[in-house]
Amino acid sequence: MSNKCKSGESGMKDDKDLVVMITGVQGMDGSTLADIYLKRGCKVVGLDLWKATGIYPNIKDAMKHDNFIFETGDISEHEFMYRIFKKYKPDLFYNMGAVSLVPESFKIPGRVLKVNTIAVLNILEIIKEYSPKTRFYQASSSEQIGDNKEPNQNADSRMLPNSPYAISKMASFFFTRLYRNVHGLFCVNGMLWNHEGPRRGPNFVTRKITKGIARMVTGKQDHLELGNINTFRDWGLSQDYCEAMVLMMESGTPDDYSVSTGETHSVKEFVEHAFKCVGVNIEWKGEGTEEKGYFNGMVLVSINPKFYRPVEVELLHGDYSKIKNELGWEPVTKFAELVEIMMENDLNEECE
Ligand code: F7E
Repeated sequence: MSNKCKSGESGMKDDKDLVVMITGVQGMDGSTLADIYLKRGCKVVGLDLWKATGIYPNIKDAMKHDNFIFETGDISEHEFMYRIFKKYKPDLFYNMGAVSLVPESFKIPGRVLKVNTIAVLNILEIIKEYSPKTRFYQASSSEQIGDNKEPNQNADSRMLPNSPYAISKMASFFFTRLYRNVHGLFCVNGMLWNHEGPRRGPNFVTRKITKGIARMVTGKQDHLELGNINTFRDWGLSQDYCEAMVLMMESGTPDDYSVSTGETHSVKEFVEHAFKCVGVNIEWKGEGTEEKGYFNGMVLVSINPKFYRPVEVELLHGDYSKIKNELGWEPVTKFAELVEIMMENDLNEECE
């Protein structure tokens, strides 16, 4: 166990007095963090750009809770964030709000920089000037690794970002580190490799695959159309990774940590395993855009170049040894079980 996390040394208030602010609260990780803290009896203030409608499920339980407050607003508006800080005086601030779709970031790079970087800088300035005891968590990303194809990547690896998203996240990573080192604030970077789960949005590849297969099983869709299936990702479970974030924020000393499973698998392997969960063994034929996945002579997977990106991150493979050694965190759920959890959830949802 950690030398940074001994009980009584974390300097945290009791749970019932703790105010936790979470941006991007309707997303997969933001909503999971809200549930974790509400369960502990903390007050949770969730921020998002838009208000959930009845069909958006991630915060449906949180919304019913007396300790949950939902505020809408744009985190990149300085006045809004200043007012929010003054009103709630958060003890913990989790910055999960971002433009998070990598291909989208090529279309709106200015907006990406505003939301993913300038907003972070503004929040850090507000904390420095008006709320220096607030602990700040920045959702950093393995995308920052970009073109660096060496395995066992971590927060100290050379960053070669190759998308507006990755560049914006890298700048925020270094601002967060700077405000910790220069201004003495409690700021942590959780650099997270891809993490997924039943709350994942359907535009990300894992959920697109599991939801698509569940729809095929229930006769609502006839095949999957994907982009580059020969890229490799280190996929973990969102719930495990949110627990890592909480450990980072509640340890005695702020630092930067990499969170991953230490395994890497291709998108193609994800497709194969997801189909196996419903008793289908995919057979691949062809190459590049002509590659197809067959079962009993039927095409179940095809490639559509419209899902290709201007540039790809080919290999992500994380090293989580620092957080394991210092905070005692390890991933519970690895690749095969992750796919199975997502498939089971989507089959249940589509059969409802
Ligand atoms: O793509 C390939 C795609 O969109 C994974 C975000 O949370 O993790 C995520 O970023 C891979 C890529 O995630 C499709 O080209 C093939 O190689 O699920 P993704 P991502 O871009 O890795 C990082 C850590 C973040 O921080 C991000 O915010 O899958 N791929 N066919 C496809 N991807 C999508 N989306 N759709 C396809 O049809």
